[in-house]
Formats: sequence, structure tokens, C-alpha cells
Amino acid sequence: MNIRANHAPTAELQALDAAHHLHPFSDSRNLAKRGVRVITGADGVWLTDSDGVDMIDAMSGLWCVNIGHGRRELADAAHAQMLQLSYYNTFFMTSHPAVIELSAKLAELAPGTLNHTFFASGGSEANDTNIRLVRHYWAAKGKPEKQVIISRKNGYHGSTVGGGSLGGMAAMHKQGGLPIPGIVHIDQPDWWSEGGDMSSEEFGLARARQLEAKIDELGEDKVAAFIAEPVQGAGGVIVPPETYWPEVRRICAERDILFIADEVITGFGRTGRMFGVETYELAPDIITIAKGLSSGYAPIGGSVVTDEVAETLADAGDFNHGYTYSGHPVACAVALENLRIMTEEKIVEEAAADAMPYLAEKWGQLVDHPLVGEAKIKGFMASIALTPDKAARAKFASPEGTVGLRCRDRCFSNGLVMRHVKDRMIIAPPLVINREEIDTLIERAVKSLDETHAALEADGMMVSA
Ligand code: PXG
Repeated sequence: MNIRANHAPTAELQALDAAHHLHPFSDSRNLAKRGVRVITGADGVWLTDSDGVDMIDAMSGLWCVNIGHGRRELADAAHAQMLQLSYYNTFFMTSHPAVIELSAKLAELAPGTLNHTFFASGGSEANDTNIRLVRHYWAAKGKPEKQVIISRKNGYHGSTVGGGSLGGMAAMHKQGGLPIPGIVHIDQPDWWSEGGDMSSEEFGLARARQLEAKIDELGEDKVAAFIAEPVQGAGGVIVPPETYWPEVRRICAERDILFIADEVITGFGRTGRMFGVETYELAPDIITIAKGLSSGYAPIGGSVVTDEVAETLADAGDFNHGYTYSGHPVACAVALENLRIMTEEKIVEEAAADAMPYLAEKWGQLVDHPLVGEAKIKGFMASIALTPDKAARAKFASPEGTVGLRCRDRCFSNGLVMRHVKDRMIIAPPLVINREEIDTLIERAVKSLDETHAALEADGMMVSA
């Protein structure tokens, strides 16, 4: 039962929201004019808004509700932990059972020798940890000049000063003095937008080799690490060409730098294995985790490092870093219960065996729609590129994102939360979505695409840039 079922009327909530709530990544005047959508409840893959309208949550909240909404066991775990030990810190030589058990569970789940976790409240904080950690690691090895971190344009690593600097989002770099020094960006493996005349395979190799060229240009003795998402999420679900990761893996093995795989979205089942690095057979030194770690039921993230990284840090004495909520007991208890459910109910294995290939087949068929250029999918991360001319891989003449936003609005009206990134439409449904719900999702997506296409035709907007 939703404890806020008796909320104020929608218009009143919208007015208060506009008056007092500052939203992330939002144009507040525009939002106030349109009025926010107020979400009041959720169950499984379904959301309910303040007008009682049901929608499919095809974004798992914000890529996080992997086990689906409304699992009572997680609420019970939080309740029990709050009564037992609502808060204690992990500084000053103390610990508590929830953080100890969660650390051990993560060591069991993460591949290779990724056996040691430094906790944070989310992915941005964890990536801030990583910046300090990799530089401290090299200093501990007697190579303090290895400072530079290589990242990718259109990658997303969070919104703090560190996370936003690691990320390669041009719109973010325009505000607040980002990026900080010591972070450089190479190009992303987005064949649809940037592949030109190359085949996707050639392009994947070329983009991977930019890493090699950048390390050599800067000097291997200056580079601390390379950070990347196995599949870019916020950048528009950019599934790299098959040639990309094997080549990056070769380069990382040949050069003496650390590899940080940002698994904030790809972790905990989203690509069909527990971690994206398993899907792509990568061997990272550090993985960033958050979101699916607790299925979004509590804010928690972390950096999981290998034995070798942990040993090197241990040899260097104090690591002067930490957050009040590093290893928060309630968040840890919720994450533990989430991982218990995920493993005992074989949620990842079952999705990979049935719902993921089912969605892949249906999603792939969207490429036949007149508005869709390419359809990409890896596990439960999927995107379609909207285009006025498929053969030319053309962009629209209208400002980038105009068409995507129109399509997103159609989706919302049709009871489907599908996001847009510029003129790409993206989904990342909960791992527990079933075939019937996938059918509904696809029906609503097609209806929304049809309506968008008809409206663009009517407005003379099916025009290439
Ligand atoms: N790394 C990756 C790969 C992410 O996707 C973060 C780090 C930062 O995590 P926190 O917990 O600090 O937000 C993220 C977060 C979007 C969107 O619009 C994506 C994220 C966050 C907010 C919006 O797709 N990803």
C-alpha cells in the first residue's frame, strides 16, 4: 500500500514543486510552465502518477531498479537495520556487519581478483574516489607523475566536479569550470553518428587505437588510467562495434596504466551477465558500481579494486579519503537483500535466457520503421536512432534533440517511459520484465513512433540537415 496515496491534488503539488524544488538537468522555467509529472507509486515494471495513470517504466527509474519496484523484502531489510543500527561510520577503525557482509558478497560476485570495495553514496562519488585512488596508487608505486586520466567524449561518469570532468559531456563542460586539469578525452565508438565511410569493424578498431595514440602522445609515464563504460548509457546507449573492446583490452595489457570500467549502469545484470566486463571479457583494475547494487532502493555506490591495487594502497599507509556515508548500514543492508534476491531468484540468468533475447528480436524489428535508422541492444540496454534518411544516416534539419523530445512526449502520452538522448530513443527496463510486458512496451513504442512520424510529415520536418 502506498503510504502517500492520499496526496494533495496534482495542480497543488506541481505549484509547490515549481516554487521550491530545483530539478537536476532541467530548465526550471520550462518545467514550471509545463508542470512536472508527479509519480506516486510503483510496482514491478509499472509506475503510477498523481492522476492515477499507469506507465511502463522502461528506464528502470534511472537505470537502477533492476529487480523491479515494490519488493517488500528490501523495505523489511531497511526497517530491521534501522532498528538494529541506523548509522555508524567506517572511519577510525570501526565497521559493522552489514558493510562487512556486503564487501564479502561483492568479492564473491565480481570477476577475477576484484575483491575489495571502497563505498560511496552513488556513482559520482565513487568516480571521485577513483580519481584520487589511481593517482595515489601510482604515487605509492613511486611514480607520482602518472596523473592523467584518459576518458571519452560523450561518456558519463557523474555530475560532481570529478565525475563531470571524467565524463565527456560537452553541455556539462560548459558550466562550472569543467573539466579539471589532468583529464583528457578521446572519441567515442559511435559508428552511427561518427563512422563516416568506415565499416563498423574498421571504425571500432580506429576508435580503440585512439587510446594507444593518446597514451603515446602524453607518454606512458604520465598516464594513470583509462576510464570507460562497457556500454555508454547516458550518452545514448552506444553499443560499441565488436572490434572495439578486444583492441582496448590489448592496449591496456601492453601499456602500464590502470583500467577503470564504470559499471554504474552495466553492473548487476544489465548486459546479461552480472557485470559488463564479463559480457565483453575485460580485465579491469577497478570497477565503479552504484544503481543496480541496491536496485535504487537506497543510495549506495562504490569502487571495487583488485588484490594488486588493494595491496599497493595498503603499502602506502593512510588513504586520506572517505564519506560520512561510506558503507551506510541501511544502504548496505538493502543492497545485500537486493543481491540475495538477484542471486537466489537467478534474475540475471533468467532474463538472459528468455526476456533479453525476446526483447532483442522485437527491438531489432524496429529498424523497419520509417523513422528508425539503427536499432542497437545489449542485454537490457537498447537504443534506436531516429533519422529522416536511413541510407545516408542523416540527422534532422531541426536542432538536435527536437525530434527525440517530441517522440519522448508521445511515449509518455502512450503510457511508456522511454527517454531520448538527442534524437536517439533509449530504454533500460527492469530485469524482471516479462514477455507480455515486453509486447506492451513494443506496441506503445511503435504507436509513439507512428504518431511522431505522422506529425513530422505534417510539419514538413522529415528533412535532413
Ligand atoms: N557513471 C555512470 C556510467 C552513470 O551512468 C554515474 C556514473 C553517476 O552516478 P550517480 O549515482 O552519482 O548519479 C552514472 C549515473 C541519464 C542519467 O540521464 C544517467 C545517470 C545519472 C543521471 C541521469 O541517463 N547515470
